[in-house]
Amino acid sequence: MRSTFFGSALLLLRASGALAQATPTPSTEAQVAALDDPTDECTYRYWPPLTAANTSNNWPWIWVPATTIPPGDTAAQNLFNSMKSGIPNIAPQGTLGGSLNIDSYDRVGDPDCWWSASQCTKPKVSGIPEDIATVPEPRTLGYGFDDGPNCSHNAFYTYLTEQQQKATMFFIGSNVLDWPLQAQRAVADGHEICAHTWSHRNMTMFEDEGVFAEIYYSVQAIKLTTGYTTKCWRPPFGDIDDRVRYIANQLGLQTVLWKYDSFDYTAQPPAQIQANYDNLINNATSGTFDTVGAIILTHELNNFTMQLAVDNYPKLAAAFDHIVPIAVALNQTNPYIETNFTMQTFAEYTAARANSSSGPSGSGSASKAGVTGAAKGDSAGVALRPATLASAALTLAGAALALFL
Ligand SMILES: *[C@@H]1O[C@H](CO)[C@@H](O)[C@H](O)[C@H]1NC(C)=O
Ligand SMILES: *[C@@H]1O[C@H](CO)[C@@H](O)[C@H](O)[C@H]1NC(C)=O
Ligand SMILES: *[C@@H]1O[C@H](CO)[C@@H](O)[C@H](O)[C@H]1NC(C)=O
Ligand SMILES: *[C@@H]1O[C@H](CO)[C@@H](O)[C@H](O)[C@H]1NC(C)=O
Ligand SMILES: *[C@@H]1O[C@H](CO)[C@@H](O)[C@H](O)[C@H]1NC(C)=O
Ligand SMILES: *[C@@H]1O[C@H](CO)[C@@H](O)[C@H](O)[C@H]1NC(C)=O
Ligand SMILES: *[C@@H]1O[C@H](CO)[C@@H](O)[C@H](O)[C@H]1NC(C)=O
Ligand SMILES: CC(=O)N[C@H]1CO[C@H](CO)[C@@H](O)[C@@H]1O
Ligand SMILES: [Zn+2]
Repeated sequence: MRSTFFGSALLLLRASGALAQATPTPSTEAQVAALDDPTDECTYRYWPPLTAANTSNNWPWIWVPATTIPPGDTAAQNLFNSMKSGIPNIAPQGTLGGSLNIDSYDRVGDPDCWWSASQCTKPKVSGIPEDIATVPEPRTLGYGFDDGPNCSHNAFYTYLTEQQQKATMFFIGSNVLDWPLQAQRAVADGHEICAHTWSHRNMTMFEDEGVFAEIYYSVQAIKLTTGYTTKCWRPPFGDIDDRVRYIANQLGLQTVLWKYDSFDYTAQPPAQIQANYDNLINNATSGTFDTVGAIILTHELNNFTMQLAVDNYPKLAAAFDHIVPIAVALNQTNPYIETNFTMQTFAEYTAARANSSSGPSGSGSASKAGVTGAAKGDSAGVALRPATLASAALTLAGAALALFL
């Protein structure tokens, strides 16, 4: 179903003969962002820092549940050991590969504040912050997309930029390593990036070390490709309890959930999914959010979910006074540990938009200026010549093997 980093590398290897004619080969964030053919966008690009990271040999396999910390990663081992004793003594709520034990759980007492069972967002264990499931500003939509980066997201991201609209992108670590230049575009466009785990499984099913690894390595994948260490995450399927919350909090991450689910990722008929969007729009129009705003769950998953987002944007923009990334809704001007990327406060963001009826200007501090210099510089080499490309592909295959063993 999904092409993997390794699979893509092999694809590129096989294609390298045919590619010998095609110059220049896009190899930077900006070059890939300029492509408009989805097949072209989804061709794997060699990106040197991934190869450099190979030497550390400290990563889990992509798309495989990260149940343990690789033995060579002493930094991660030490960090995990330092938080181990404080982890709430809650058993996994199911077994990996099986299903969640919701039926046998005490939903009414809800001792673990387990969202999948009770939609609980206020921890029972003290010292952990509440999950964010709504935004405090009235008539405001907290706007975000899960499961990216999708390799062929250019039409969607370009649309958002044309609307001067920023969003919160919840990236899967394995997708980030498959599509590093697409992940970099999110930063270049001024979006906020939060982590969405390594392999996209239900988190409460993992033992403590797996919960740590799934979250930690998705943060590291984002850091390696964009230069930034995120401070927020969203558990896949919303599956979180106080044990998972505690570990995420120890990793410096705020948990972000949602209140309105578009179900755009499900097998629901398209008309039903549109009706889900319409419910939110109608609720907004009829005053449901006059005191507290909403957060919608939507996905950067494929053409269907991205096109649906595009089609519904004008309606959402008409129904809500403001559509903002989560960090903006919360006035979190430093969304990353590194402080040289800033986002606007809610007041700044909304004032700049209100002021920009003269047309898109990329206003705001979280614009192109926020792009990671290191990551961009490293990938800004001249287009690879065909011979180099072939050997780059070979190197990449080697890197994939060593990186993700
Ligand atoms: C996670 O759990 C939900 C139920 O809350 C289920 O619908 C979903 O299929 C599960 N996903 C995985 C990957 O196990
Ligand atoms: C991205 O979207 C395209 C178009 O729908 C789809 O074919 C592809 O599988 C998706 N890729 C990823 C990595 O999600
Ligand atoms: C979805 O696919 C159609 C047909 O290829 C294309 O015209 C459209 O731009 C795509 N939409 C998005 C948001 O990528
Ligand atoms: C954000 O800042 C504005 C003032 O500009 C304030 O009214 C609002 O309460 C703040 N929101 C949060 C969540 O702190
Ligand atoms: C609004 O636009 C004017 C004129 O371009 C500019 O001087 C002012 O700083 C802008 N205000 C905001 C809040 O962006
Ligand atoms: C941001 O800071 C990091 C180090 O903290 C540095 O590596 C990076 O180059 C800086 N990026 C920009 C765009 O200044
Ligand atoms: C990857 O690392 C292994 C050993 O850790 C090394 O043998 C191999 O040459 C490296 N490959 C690249 C492309 O750096
Ligand atoms: C909170 C709220 O008002 N929710 C409403 C949103 O719209 C649906 C469908 O119209 C209603 O059933 C909900 O009550
Ligand atoms: Zn997801």
